[in-house]
Amino acid sequence: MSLVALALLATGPSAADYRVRLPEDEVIYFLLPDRFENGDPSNDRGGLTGDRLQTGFDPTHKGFYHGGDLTGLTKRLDYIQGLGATAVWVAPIFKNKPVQGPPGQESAGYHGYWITDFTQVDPHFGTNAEFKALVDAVHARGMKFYMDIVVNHTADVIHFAECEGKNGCPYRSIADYPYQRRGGVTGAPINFGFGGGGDDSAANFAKFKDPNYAYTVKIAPAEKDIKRPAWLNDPIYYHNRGDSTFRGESSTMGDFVGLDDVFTEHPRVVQGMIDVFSTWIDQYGVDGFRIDTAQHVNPEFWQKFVPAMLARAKARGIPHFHVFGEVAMDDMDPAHTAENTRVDRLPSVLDFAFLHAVRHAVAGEAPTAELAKLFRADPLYEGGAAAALRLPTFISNHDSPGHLATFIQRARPGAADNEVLRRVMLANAMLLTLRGVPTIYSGDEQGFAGKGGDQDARQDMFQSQVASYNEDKLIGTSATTAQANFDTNHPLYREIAELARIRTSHRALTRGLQLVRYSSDKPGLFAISRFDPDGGREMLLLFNTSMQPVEQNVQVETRSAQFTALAGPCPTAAQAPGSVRITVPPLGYAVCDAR
Ligand SMILES: [Ca+2]
Ligand SMILES: [Ca+2]
Ligand SMILES: [Ca+2]
Repeated sequence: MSLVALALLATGPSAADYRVRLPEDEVIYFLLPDRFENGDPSNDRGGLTGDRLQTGFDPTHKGFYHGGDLTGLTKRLDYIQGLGATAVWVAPIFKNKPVQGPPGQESAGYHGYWITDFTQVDPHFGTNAEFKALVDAVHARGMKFYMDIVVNHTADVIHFAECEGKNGCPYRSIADYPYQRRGGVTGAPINFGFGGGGDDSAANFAKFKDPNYAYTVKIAPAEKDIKRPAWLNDPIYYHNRGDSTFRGESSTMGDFVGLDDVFTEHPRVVQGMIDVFSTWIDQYGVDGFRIDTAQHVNPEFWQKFVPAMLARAKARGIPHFHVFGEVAMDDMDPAHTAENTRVDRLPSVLDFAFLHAVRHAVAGEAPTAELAKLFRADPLYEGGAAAALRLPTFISNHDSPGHLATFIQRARPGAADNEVLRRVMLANAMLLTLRGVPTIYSGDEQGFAGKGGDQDARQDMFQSQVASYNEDKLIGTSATTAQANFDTNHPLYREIAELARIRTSHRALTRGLQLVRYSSDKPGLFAISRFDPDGGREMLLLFNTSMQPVEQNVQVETRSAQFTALAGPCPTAAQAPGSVRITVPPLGYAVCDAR
């Protein structure tokens, strides 16, 4: 290691060097601005007047805006950096349709995924100038800023005459409703000569003029111009085939619960989206994009869009722009997520397989072999195991029915609070020492749990007025969400901060490839080594997922003679070349630095 590198480790990341760090060097903190901190009560209603169905604001209801904003987030950067995070991923900040949904089932765009204006910050969150101040403040601390972007859909503005007054609108396939007929195979000829989306030439799409093949498009007069850029108001740039079943053709062409699914095969759309998001890179110098609903967009779109973003970032002086897609899934299936790195050519994806493997392992529902199985699949990713180092890993997120603690409580009914806390801590240790980019979901570090729906996993960090949130027993504290939770002494905050410090000061833990040393067909020991890419120095990681202590021999490199415990109980020396005797307490872990 050079003296310069030593100096950097001693002082932490400086404002000057964040651009040279690789994606795998980061620890990411993810938050929803509406739920994080309210720095400006004057913007709580987004400049709108009326009741919550007009303004979207109701801090007592989990499905409406609560008042959090970019100014509030900017004021809390000490708290985020103190946790050891080096990057922040903020849920979409673009202007949303404030309220949508059928009568009686309305909710608000507080989460940011119902965009109408891709060029402007939502007035509930602040202004474009406040966004610039936030990104600049993040950069001034040597941290990175990742935007959350959506290409797949816009807000629900387009409706279909055939589904008026109905709840939902069934998907109508190309086979039943081809582009060249209106309303089915026996309908009137339209779009003469259009070959479909498979041919993305301008000449082919020039023949595509009528959006009413599957349904009859209806847009309320008051909403016909609400989208920006203006081209997004033309219904020809949407699939208009009804609601996705998330299977087959509808996965990429269906509406995500009514959200207008963009015709991403269209060359005008490809260029339009490249223009929109290039502008955010150019104007704000952001360091990466998390891409929402990435698997619901055709691969050819990403094959053009991603290289354009990387080139734009490079030209802006951002050589390691990180792009990671959301490819959500309900099981531990790395083949599913890896496919999007190979076919779609997404540089990285959120590691949902890691979520499921760790969740089941720390809850005692899966053997430690589940973790070995997860990492055995790393060569499936485009770029192999080295690419797996860049997958953002996580143990909780905003779309799950609760934070990790909720899953542990359900898997282990009646478990003492302290046991739940230790299982969560074990998961944090896996998250912060294993391969991938640790991504901490806001509230995990304060012991948030949740009652079981995605809105229940979006608790306020500032003082909440939502009764169902405030009833929740938090892990590791007597506090509730009825008060603000920015407690830097919370045991989970302190644990994460310590592990993050260990991680970012050891290259074996950020850039090191892994070798599984031990797993079995039941809960118990999971042992794995990671290796510093410069010189191969070994870091031995030990996790005990069982309620019994483990004591056994574990193989190490023959050159690994002495060990320093960075966390937990480590052997001090090998008992013979290539073997150490380890003991790990129930639900314990250890990080052992070899020399
Ligand atoms: Ca506010
Ligand atoms: Ca719609
Ligand atoms: Ca789509």
